[in-house]
Amino acid sequence: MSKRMRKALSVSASMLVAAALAAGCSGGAGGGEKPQGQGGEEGASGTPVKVEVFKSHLGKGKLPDSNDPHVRYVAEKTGVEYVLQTTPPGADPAETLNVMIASNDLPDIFRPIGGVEQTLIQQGGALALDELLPKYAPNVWSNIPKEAWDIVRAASPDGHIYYVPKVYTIPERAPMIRKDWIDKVGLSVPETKDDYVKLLEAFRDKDPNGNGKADELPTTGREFGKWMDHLFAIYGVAMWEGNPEWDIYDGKLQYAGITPNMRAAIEFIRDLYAKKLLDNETFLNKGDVWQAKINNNLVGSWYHLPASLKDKYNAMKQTAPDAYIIGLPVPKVDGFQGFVTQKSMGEVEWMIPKSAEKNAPNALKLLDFFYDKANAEFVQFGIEGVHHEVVNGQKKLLPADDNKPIALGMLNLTTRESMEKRIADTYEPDEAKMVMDIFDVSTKDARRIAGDGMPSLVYEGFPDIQSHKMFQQYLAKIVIGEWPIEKFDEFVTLWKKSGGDTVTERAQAWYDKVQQYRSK
Ligand SMILES: [Ca+2]
Repeated sequence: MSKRMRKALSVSASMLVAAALAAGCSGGAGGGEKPQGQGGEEGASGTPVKVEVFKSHLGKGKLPDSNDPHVRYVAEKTGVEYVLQTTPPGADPAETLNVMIASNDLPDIFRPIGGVEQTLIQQGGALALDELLPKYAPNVWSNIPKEAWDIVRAASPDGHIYYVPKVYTIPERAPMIRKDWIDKVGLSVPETKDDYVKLLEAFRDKDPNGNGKADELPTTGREFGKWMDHLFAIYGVAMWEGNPEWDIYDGKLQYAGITPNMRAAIEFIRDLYAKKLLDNETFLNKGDVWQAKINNNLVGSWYHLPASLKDKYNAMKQTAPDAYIIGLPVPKVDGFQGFVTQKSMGEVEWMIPKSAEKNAPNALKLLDFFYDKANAEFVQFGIEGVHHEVVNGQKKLLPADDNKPIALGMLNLTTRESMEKRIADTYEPDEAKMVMDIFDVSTKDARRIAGDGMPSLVYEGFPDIQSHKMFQQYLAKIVIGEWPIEKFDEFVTLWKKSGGDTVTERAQAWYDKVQQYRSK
């Protein structure tokens, strides 16, 4: 076992022991180290240097090989040939990475998932990028705002930059509502919570989908209470895909799940459920079922990503040619400041392991290609005939296919400008306007939460709090009426006792650190 590995295990004995035993210690003395030479192939004249890239959740398609035209194009431009790797079929991405870390067999650059970045940083296995980024990835360095780099620095114990963050300067998620349904029931866009409830009642009772059946689901959500953030938003609850987030309540950084705002939101949602204004299958809905309901013109109001409306909208129009979607402004209610939760920066995107230090300049050169605005067209459309076709002089993206090679994408920096371009490139002009109008509404209501970029490290030792399991249980049982609302107070006490107080202290210490960077 290598020194690094021994240190890692002693730092966090509970972590990854099984994985280490399974994969890490088979090589005898020094078995944990990467063999010399790997990652250090200095490109002999004209031959591109190989860089292994690991990315999970690639979607449909097969991994490209060395002769792939996309790989070749990038290699010609950068001198770097990317070797794309992903999670084996059926395997859990976070577990795959944990095994790689434990066996010290990481690629040259990878996208962490499930908090593994903190494991690596704590173990000393992450490469500090502060000096390397300006030198080898000037576009990455200058296109990502200083504020985002500060959040990354505050997430490490020694203030170094150990990863390239995702940056999203417009709110990516939004409350949405069917405008054609509003028109059909003869009402207007709701301004207050009471208006909204009245509208949902009309959706329930007035057959806005016109099939003569009372089959409308005025609003809906998914299992574990996910994707119904619009209902929590009314009460100023910081919420991200059904997980309570961290924001300033009562002058301090706190878990939104235990606030009076959350109590009020749950009481409201419980009422919607009792009146069948909230889909009574909400806590059973898997993603595909939820999507089918929206596609089949059964849902009036929901919460999701405006940028990925295309398939849903096309499906709706099959039976509802007048279908039209608008952004729902967060309805106002006395005593609360509603908002759409925005997380913009600090989430981890790319990381280079220390074991791949020798190849880091090449990995960064590769990354920089994707952040260089001069390559935006290629990054968006890839290769003609594979990733796009040209129709009437316009590039159109082709659908993904299991037999087609995947084009590596490494850029994750979205601004209003780049979103506008992406929407214009992928939607018909009238649809593009619809989508950008939704962004306009949600942008007005969106607020970056104080906990944006907080590292998962604050949860260390308290996996049940990190997974929000306890919250989800209380939420579901109270909303469906199995438990009274008073049980929420029991949840607050239980959450604090079972580690919540410790996590809150750590979160507040992190927040103080971020403030210090900001004032510099
Ligand atoms: Ca109907």
